Amino acid sequence: MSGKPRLHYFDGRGRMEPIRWLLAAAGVEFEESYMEKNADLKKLQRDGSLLFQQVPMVEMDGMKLVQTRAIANYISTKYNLYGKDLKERTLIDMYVEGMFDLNELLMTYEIQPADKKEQHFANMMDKTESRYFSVFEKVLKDHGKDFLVGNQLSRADVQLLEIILMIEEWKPEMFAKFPLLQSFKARISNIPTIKKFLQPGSQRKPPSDDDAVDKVMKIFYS
Ligand code: IBG
Repeated sequence: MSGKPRLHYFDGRGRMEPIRWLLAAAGVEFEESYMEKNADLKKLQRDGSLLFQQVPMVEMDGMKLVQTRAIANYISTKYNLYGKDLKERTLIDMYVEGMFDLNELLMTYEIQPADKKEQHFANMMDKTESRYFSVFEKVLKDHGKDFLVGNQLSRADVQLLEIILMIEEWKPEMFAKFPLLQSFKARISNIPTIKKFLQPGSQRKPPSDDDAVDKVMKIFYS
Protein backbone atom coordinates (compact mmCIF):
# COMPACT_ATOMS: atom_id res chain seq x y z
CA MET A 1 0.00 0.00 0.00
CA SER A 2 2.07 2.88 -1.21
CA GLY A 3 1.84 5.49 -3.91
CA LYS A 4 -1.47 7.06 -4.72
CA PRO A 5 -4.46 6.81 -2.37
CA ARG A 6 -7.03 4.25 -3.55
CA LEU A 7 -10.70 5.04 -3.00
CA HIS A 8 -13.19 2.20 -2.58
CA TYR A 9 -16.79 3.14 -3.32
CA PHE A 10 -19.29 2.98 -6.16
CA ASP A 11 -18.88 5.07 -9.30
CA GLY A 12 -21.01 7.95 -8.02
CA ARG A 13 -21.03 10.82 -5.55
CA GLY A 14 -22.61 9.62 -2.30
CA ARG A 15 -20.38 9.89 0.73
CA MET A 16 -17.14 9.67 -1.25
CA GLU A 17 -17.55 12.87 -3.26
CA PRO A 18 -16.34 15.30 -0.55
CA ILE A 19 -13.23 13.12 -0.20
CA ARG A 20 -12.59 13.25 -3.96
CA TRP A 21 -12.99 17.04 -3.77
CA LEU A 22 -10.51 17.42 -0.91
CA LEU A 23 -7.85 15.28 -2.59
CA ALA A 24 -8.34 17.13 -5.86
CA ALA A 25 -8.11 20.53 -4.14
CA ALA A 26 -4.91 19.40 -2.44
CA GLY A 27 -3.53 18.40 -5.85
CA VAL A 28 -3.27 14.73 -4.86
CA GLU A 29 -3.75 12.14 -7.58
CA PHE A 30 -5.82 9.13 -6.58
CA GLU A 31 -7.05 5.83 -7.93
CA GLU A 32 -10.47 4.31 -7.52
CA SER A 33 -11.90 0.81 -7.21
CA TYR A 34 -15.62 0.78 -7.94
CA MET A 35 -18.07 -1.64 -6.41
CA GLU A 36 -20.48 -2.81 -9.10
CA LYS A 37 -22.62 -5.23 -7.14
CA ASN A 38 -23.44 -6.42 -3.64
CA ALA A 39 -20.83 -9.20 -3.93
CA ASP A 40 -18.11 -6.54 -4.24
CA LEU A 41 -19.19 -5.00 -0.92
CA LYS A 42 -19.40 -8.47 0.64
CA LYS A 43 -15.89 -9.24 -0.53
CA LEU A 44 -14.45 -6.12 1.14
CA GLN A 45 -16.44 -6.94 4.29
CA ARG A 46 -15.24 -10.56 4.34
CA ASP A 47 -11.59 -9.80 3.79
CA GLY A 48 -11.51 -7.49 6.82
CA SER A 49 -10.89 -4.27 4.88
CA LEU A 50 -13.78 -2.35 6.42
CA LEU A 51 -13.56 -1.59 10.15
CA PHE A 52 -17.33 -1.15 10.50
CA GLN A 53 -18.31 -3.08 7.35
CA GLN A 54 -19.01 0.19 5.54
CA VAL A 55 -17.59 2.28 2.74
CA PRO A 56 -16.23 4.89 1.94
CA MET A 57 -12.83 3.29 2.50
CA VAL A 58 -9.58 4.91 1.44
CA GLU A 59 -6.26 3.09 1.33
CA MET A 60 -3.68 5.72 2.09
CA ASP A 61 -0.29 5.93 3.81
CA GLY A 62 -0.44 2.28 4.81
CA MET A 63 -3.88 2.57 6.40
CA LYS A 64 -7.36 1.47 5.45
CA LEU A 65 -9.30 4.56 6.47
CA VAL A 66 -13.06 4.49 7.06
CA GLN A 67 -15.67 6.96 8.34
CA THR A 68 -16.10 9.90 5.98
CA ARG A 69 -15.34 12.57 8.55
CA ALA A 70 -12.19 10.81 9.81
CA ILE A 71 -10.94 10.44 6.24
CA ALA A 72 -11.70 14.08 5.45
CA ASN A 73 -10.01 15.21 8.70
CA TYR A 74 -6.88 13.24 7.84
CA ILE A 75 -6.63 14.64 4.31
CA SER A 76 -7.37 18.18 5.48
CA THR A 77 -4.72 18.03 8.20
CA LYS A 78 -2.11 16.41 5.99
CA TYR A 79 -2.58 18.92 3.16
CA ASN A 80 -2.97 22.07 5.26
CA LEU A 81 -6.65 22.65 4.57
CA TYR A 82 -7.59 22.89 8.24
CA GLY A 83 -6.76 26.45 9.35
CA LYS A 84 -3.69 27.91 11.01
CA ASP A 85 -4.55 27.37 14.69
CA LEU A 86 -7.06 25.73 17.02
CA LYS A 87 -9.59 28.56 16.78
CA GLU A 88 -9.61 28.53 13.00
CA ARG A 89 -9.83 24.77 13.03
CA THR A 90 -12.81 24.84 15.36
CA LEU A 91 -14.61 27.39 13.20
CA ILE A 92 -13.89 25.21 10.18
CA ASP A 93 -15.30 22.22 12.10
CA MET A 94 -18.49 24.14 12.89
CA TYR A 95 -18.96 25.12 9.26
CA VAL A 96 -18.19 21.72 7.79
CA GLU A 97 -20.36 19.88 10.32
CA GLY A 98 -23.24 22.07 9.12
CA MET A 99 -22.29 21.20 5.57
CA PHE A 100 -22.21 17.48 6.37
CA ASP A 101 -25.71 17.78 7.85
CA LEU A 102 -26.94 19.54 4.72
CA ASN A 103 -25.10 17.11 2.49
CA GLU A 104 -26.91 14.23 4.21
CA LEU A 105 -30.21 15.73 3.03
CA LEU A 106 -28.89 16.31 -0.51
CA MET A 107 -27.33 12.86 -0.81
CA THR A 108 -30.39 10.98 0.33
CA TYR A 109 -32.84 12.78 -1.97
CA GLU A 110 -32.30 10.39 -4.85
CA ILE A 111 -32.89 7.31 -2.75
CA GLN A 112 -36.19 8.51 -1.27
CA PRO A 113 -39.30 6.51 -2.15
CA ALA A 114 -41.38 8.21 -4.87
CA ASP A 115 -44.09 9.37 -2.46
CA LYS A 116 -41.54 11.13 -0.20
CA LYS A 117 -39.45 12.87 -2.84
CA GLU A 118 -41.42 16.08 -3.21
CA GLN A 119 -41.51 16.75 0.52
CA HIS A 120 -37.85 15.86 0.90
CA PHE A 121 -36.92 18.24 -1.95
CA ALA A 122 -38.89 21.13 -0.45
CA ASN A 123 -37.33 20.54 2.96
CA MET A 124 -33.76 20.37 1.65
CA MET A 125 -34.14 23.51 -0.46
CA ASP A 126 -35.72 25.38 2.43
CA LYS A 127 -32.88 24.37 4.78
CA THR A 128 -30.24 25.16 2.16
CA GLU A 129 -31.53 28.68 1.85
CA SER A 130 -32.65 29.63 5.33
CA ARG A 131 -30.32 27.60 7.53
CA TYR A 132 -27.07 27.31 5.59
CA PHE A 133 -26.57 29.62 2.57
CA SER A 134 -27.83 32.64 4.51
CA VAL A 135 -25.27 31.88 7.22
CA PHE A 136 -22.34 31.49 4.82
CA GLU A 137 -23.39 34.64 2.93
CA LYS A 138 -23.32 36.51 6.25
CA VAL A 139 -19.93 35.06 7.24
CA LEU A 140 -18.43 36.34 3.96
CA LYS A 141 -20.17 39.70 4.30
CA ASP A 142 -19.11 40.26 7.93
CA HIS A 143 -15.40 39.59 7.46
CA GLY A 144 -15.16 40.71 3.82
CA LYS A 145 -12.39 38.21 3.05
CA ASP A 146 -11.86 35.77 0.20
CA PHE A 147 -12.09 32.56 2.22
CA LEU A 148 -14.60 31.38 4.79
CA VAL A 149 -11.99 31.11 7.54
CA GLY A 150 -8.69 33.02 7.80
CA ASN A 151 -6.58 34.06 4.87
CA GLN A 152 -6.05 30.78 3.09
CA LEU A 153 -8.02 28.05 1.39
CA SER A 154 -9.50 25.52 3.81
CA ARG A 155 -11.67 22.43 3.56
CA ALA A 156 -14.63 24.66 4.46
CA ASP A 157 -14.23 26.51 1.15
CA VAL A 158 -13.83 23.30 -0.81
CA GLN A 159 -16.84 21.62 0.80
CA LEU A 160 -19.00 24.74 0.38
CA LEU A 161 -18.14 25.02 -3.30
CA GLU A 162 -19.11 21.37 -3.78
CA ILE A 163 -22.51 22.07 -2.22
CA ILE A 164 -23.04 25.32 -4.15
CA LEU A 165 -22.48 23.47 -7.43
CA MET A 166 -24.88 20.70 -6.39
CA ILE A 167 -27.62 23.19 -5.51
CA GLU A 168 -27.02 24.99 -8.77
CA GLU A 169 -27.83 21.77 -10.65
CA TRP A 170 -31.24 21.68 -8.97
CA LYS A 171 -32.17 25.29 -8.37
CA PRO A 172 -29.93 27.92 -10.00
CA GLU A 173 -32.37 30.73 -9.16
CA MET A 174 -31.48 30.27 -5.47
CA PHE A 175 -28.29 32.31 -6.03
CA ALA A 176 -30.05 35.56 -6.90
CA LYS A 177 -30.34 36.09 -3.14
CA PHE A 178 -26.70 35.31 -2.42
CA PRO A 179 -24.35 37.62 -4.33
CA LEU A 180 -21.35 36.88 -2.12
CA LEU A 181 -21.79 33.14 -2.58
CA GLN A 182 -21.80 33.78 -6.33
CA SER A 183 -18.48 35.63 -6.21
CA PHE A 184 -17.12 33.02 -3.77
CA LYS A 185 -18.03 30.33 -6.28
CA ALA A 186 -16.22 32.11 -9.12
CA ARG A 187 -13.14 32.76 -6.95
CA ILE A 188 -12.73 29.26 -5.50
CA SER A 189 -13.53 27.60 -8.86
CA ASN A 190 -10.56 29.46 -10.28
CA ILE A 191 -7.96 27.95 -7.94
CA PRO A 192 -5.82 25.86 -10.30
CA THR A 193 -6.29 22.43 -8.65
CA ILE A 194 -10.03 23.03 -8.36
CA LYS A 195 -10.31 24.43 -11.85
CA LYS A 196 -8.73 21.23 -13.10
CA PHE A 197 -11.21 19.09 -11.12
CA LEU A 198 -14.08 21.02 -12.70
CA GLN A 199 -12.90 20.21 -16.23
CA PRO A 200 -14.66 17.41 -18.11
CA GLY A 201 -12.84 14.09 -17.78
CA SER A 202 -11.81 14.59 -14.13
CA GLN A 203 -12.74 12.15 -11.36
CA ARG A 204 -15.61 14.38 -10.26
CA LYS A 205 -18.86 12.42 -10.47
CA PRO A 206 -22.04 13.51 -12.24
CA PRO A 207 -25.46 13.51 -10.55
CA SER A 208 -27.00 10.02 -10.45
CA ASP A 209 -29.62 9.07 -13.01
CA ASP A 210 -32.31 6.45 -12.26
CA ASP A 211 -30.11 3.57 -13.45
CA ALA A 212 -27.28 4.67 -11.18
CA VAL A 213 -29.68 4.88 -8.22
CA ASP A 214 -30.96 1.35 -8.98
CA LYS A 215 -27.42 0.07 -9.03
CA VAL A 216 -26.61 1.69 -5.69
CA MET A 217 -29.75 0.25 -4.11
CA LYS A 218 -28.70 -3.20 -5.30
CA ILE A 219 -25.19 -2.84 -3.90
CA PHE A 220 -26.27 -1.69 -0.44
CA TYR A 221 -29.82 -2.89 0.06
CA SER A 222 -30.03 -6.32 -1.61
N1 IBG B 1 -20.76 7.02 9.21
C1 IBG B 1 -20.31 6.32 8.04
C2 IBG B 1 -19.42 7.23 7.21
O1 IBG B 1 -19.61 8.45 7.27
O2 IBG B 1 -18.52 6.75 6.53
C3 IBG B 1 -21.52 5.85 7.24
C4 IBG B 1 -21.08 5.03 6.04
C5 IBG B 1 -22.24 4.41 5.28
O3 IBG B 1 -23.42 4.65 5.57
N2 IBG B 1 -21.89 3.60 4.29
C6 IBG B 1 -22.86 2.88 3.49
C7 IBG B 1 -22.50 1.39 3.65
O4 IBG B 1 -21.36 1.01 3.52
C8 IBG B 1 -22.69 3.23 2.03
S1 IBG B 1 -23.05 4.87 1.66
N3 IBG B 1 -23.49 0.54 3.91
C9 IBG B 1 -23.28 -0.87 4.03
C10 IBG B 1 -23.63 -1.36 5.41
O5 IBG B 1 -23.63 -2.59 5.56
O6 IBG B 1 -23.88 -0.56 6.32
C11 IBG B 1 -24.81 4.87 1.76
C12 IBG B 1 -25.39 6.04 0.99
C13 IBG B 1 -26.06 5.88 -0.14
C14 IBG B 1 -26.57 6.92 -0.85
I1 IBG B 1 -26.38 4.09 -0.82
C15 IBG B 1 -26.41 8.16 -0.40
C16 IBG B 1 -25.75 8.34 0.75
C17 IBG B 1 -25.22 7.29 1.44
